[in-house]
Amino acid sequence: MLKASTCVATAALLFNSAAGVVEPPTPFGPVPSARQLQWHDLEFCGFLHFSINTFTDQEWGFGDESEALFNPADFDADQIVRTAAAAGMKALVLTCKHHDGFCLWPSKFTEHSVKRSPWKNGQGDVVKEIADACRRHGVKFGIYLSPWDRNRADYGRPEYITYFRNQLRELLTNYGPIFEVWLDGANGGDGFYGGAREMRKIDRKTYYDWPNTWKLIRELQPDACIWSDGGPDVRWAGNEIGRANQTCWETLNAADFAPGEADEKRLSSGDRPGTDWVPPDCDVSIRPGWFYHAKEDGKVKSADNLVDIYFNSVGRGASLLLNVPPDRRGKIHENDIRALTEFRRKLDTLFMRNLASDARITASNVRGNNARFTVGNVLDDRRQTYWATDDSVTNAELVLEFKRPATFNVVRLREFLPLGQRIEAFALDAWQVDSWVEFGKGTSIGNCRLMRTRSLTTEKIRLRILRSAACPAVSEFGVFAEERSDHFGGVRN
Ligand code: FUL
Ligand code: CA
Repeated sequence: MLKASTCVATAALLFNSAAGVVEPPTPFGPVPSARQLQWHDLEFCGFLHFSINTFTDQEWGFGDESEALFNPADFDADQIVRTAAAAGMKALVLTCKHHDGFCLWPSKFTEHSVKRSPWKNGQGDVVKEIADACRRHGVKFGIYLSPWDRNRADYGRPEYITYFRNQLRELLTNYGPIFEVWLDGANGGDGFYGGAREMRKIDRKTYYDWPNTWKLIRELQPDACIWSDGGPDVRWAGNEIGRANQTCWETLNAADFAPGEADEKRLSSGDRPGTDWVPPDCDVSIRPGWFYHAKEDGKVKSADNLVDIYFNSVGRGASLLLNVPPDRRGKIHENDIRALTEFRRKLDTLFMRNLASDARITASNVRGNNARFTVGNVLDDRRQTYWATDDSVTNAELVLEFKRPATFNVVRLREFLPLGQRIEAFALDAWQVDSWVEFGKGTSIGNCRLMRTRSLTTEKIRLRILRSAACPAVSEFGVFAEERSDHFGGVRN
């Protein structure tokens, strides 16, 4: 005999199907974990390269630099984090230890750190100050801990792995929630190595025993995303110019990669359909170098250049990790602030008004004709709601009709990520006089796809989904106008 609770459940099921409850689509391929979904929401984050190199004017310290050199004149974590937050960065990753091995926190496991520097009489802790300032300004905090250490005598031997994990443990237990652990793949070879001053080669695949280090990170900070060339959570986009490929999948055959083992072209596009969800992160510096050099004060990227980088990274389904290196005072330089402020103003102006928000919207198909999957879901500014079609429909159209002709040059699309990356080809048309004229064509969408065109004025826009591995699930559709579109030969408006 059925238990009472089962009877109720069965009755409810029958009732639901009678009332036409429509099931959501089945996920396609690998899907993001909860921590990856949180990471996708950030989109724009900052990188802080600050260390002994700031004071020696180098990019890669050899490992023999005196701790006495680290002495910022006016270190101001609030100024740094406030600048990042004002620029729209949702998180910051700090180089707690770069390849030279100098530690920005008073590690118990080495003397090569701030505790031997004159800064704050050896009582300072840059990691703590930045982590605390991040909390004050509502910015998430992440750590960069270089696996390559040119200072350590034991680098290359098994003891060093214990040292590296001890340091990770310190950073992952003493500084609050960590959103990302950045594991650089660079392993250059020569170094100080406790005075040996020699070349050391390691086997990148086996030396670090990454699976056990990742396990430690999961234990200590389960919400942290692990970044390395090939994941496991976030991958490198394969270059340092802030650019993902136009076709850029959030997925990868991760088993083919290891930190330091990068097939740059593949990382920039991902693998389709891919065995794992490992989205790309585009790291790039606002200056030519990663560390601050006074001689580069005149070479800060312009706001327009930064906007282009944003389109080439965030606009292709990746995230943007923009490096802003604190100077020798321990502050973000005025020239960088100027560029960031103008960059933010341009993006805010662009995304302030979604011209589609009060348009009439129709679709060629709505899943089960059910309100839960209605096409209006793409205009509610919420990633959690989406428009989906019936399982059998992988070609679909969506049409927006504006109340009055709209002038635009940017379209933003987002897929509903918990169901995987589904769409493989799409096109966009604008109604011109008496017919549809295609103004954009693309492949991958994923977290966000920005299509930039010359300035167009139209009453109607159409999205055509040309190919989808499973019925499409689109969470957002936006239409925007850039303040100036002279990149495309248009006019200033
Ligand atoms: C590279 C490093 O070698 C650079 O110095 C910098 O830290 C960059 C973000 O990653 O692999
Ligand atoms: Ca939505």
